[in-house]
Amino acid sequence: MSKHEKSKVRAYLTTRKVNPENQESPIHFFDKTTYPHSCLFRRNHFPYPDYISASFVITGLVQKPLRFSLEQFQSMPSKRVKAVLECAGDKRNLFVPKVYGEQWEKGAISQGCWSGVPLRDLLQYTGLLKGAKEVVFEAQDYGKRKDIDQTVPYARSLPLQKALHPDTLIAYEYNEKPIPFKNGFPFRLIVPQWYGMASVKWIKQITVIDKQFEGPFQAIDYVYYPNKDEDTGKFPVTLMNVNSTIQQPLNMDILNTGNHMISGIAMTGQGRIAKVEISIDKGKTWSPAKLEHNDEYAWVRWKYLWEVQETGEYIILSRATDTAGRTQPGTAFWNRKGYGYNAMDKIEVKIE
Ligand SMILES: Nc1nc2c(c(=O)[nH]1)N[C@H]1C(S)=C(S)[C@@H](COP(=O)(O)O)O[C@H]1N2
Ligand SMILES: [Mo]
Repeated sequence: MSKHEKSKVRAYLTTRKVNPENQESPIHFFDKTTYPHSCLFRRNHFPYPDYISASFVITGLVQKPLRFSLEQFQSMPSKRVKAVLECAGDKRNLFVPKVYGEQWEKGAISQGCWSGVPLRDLLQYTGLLKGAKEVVFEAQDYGKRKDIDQTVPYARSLPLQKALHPDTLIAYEYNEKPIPFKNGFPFRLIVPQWYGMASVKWIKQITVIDKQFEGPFQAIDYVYYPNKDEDTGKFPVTLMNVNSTIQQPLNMDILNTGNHMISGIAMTGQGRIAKVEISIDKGKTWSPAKLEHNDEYAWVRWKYLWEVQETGEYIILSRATDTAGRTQPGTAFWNRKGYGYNAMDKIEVKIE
């Protein structure tokens, strides 16, 4: 292979479904902190919208309803956040017992820099009326939900407090370029620290309301149901759990004796990552991994040098702890729809 040809070797997405399109990112092959456009995971509930409006309106309990266009946005003060976007269903295929739903492995996650105008600034232009409680984001994609026998758009709300957080953005750029169509062009919400379902793509309308939003992507989906056959004890999916993923080596790799760099990422929806520990003896002993950058909202890259002399089969575990004091459990919290899987990550390797 010539040098030129070699430079073209690329990582690809892994297809879970074609329509609506659901694809995983090549999570094991990134040592950078931002993904190129082509490698962002894609998670859709409906076919892509066939007509995209280049503006959206803010209405409801506001003093002055306003429409915003891309042109206006470009002349407004913007902010950039580097944030991890993780689907609440990431790693769903690891739940025991198994749960229904897209069988995501470890790649329903990506990271990059989103630029946009804080929603708070826009709500300052429109003003808020008394009684404002939640902000609803309605998207341009829609379809039929069989469970409620209704055609609905993708829509979700945020409590006012999170909507007014200075880092909750109406983004219009990803890595300094217009947002790729499949990831929400021209406008998408970015809600750092929350699982991906909150970051509504293709925003069409923003409505301030005085009660709890009850759309199906909020009242039925993205709810933790701890029991298989009844809804008791349910609660909404919001903040990301503390989590980590071993990127290298790969699960079931065959390696030589000697030195191996075990590397990966860790993230949390609360505070920052405080430490990542590695075990190569099935969890009996743990050693700290070395952390790289540790920006709020972004994942932390970590590394651990493993010196292995003895041949045999090994189980490697990674376990992250955040500054809020949360640590990855040995077994994830089972819930019927399979959200928030965050058991310590585990791979097996053989040393020959
Ligand atoms: N309009 C719209 N926004 C959406 C969705 C969707 O189906 N439609 N899926 C949500 C979910 S569940 C996730 S995990 C993220 C995925 O974003 P991505 O496709 O850009 O990776 O978008 C969220 N926003
Ligand atoms: Mo998701």
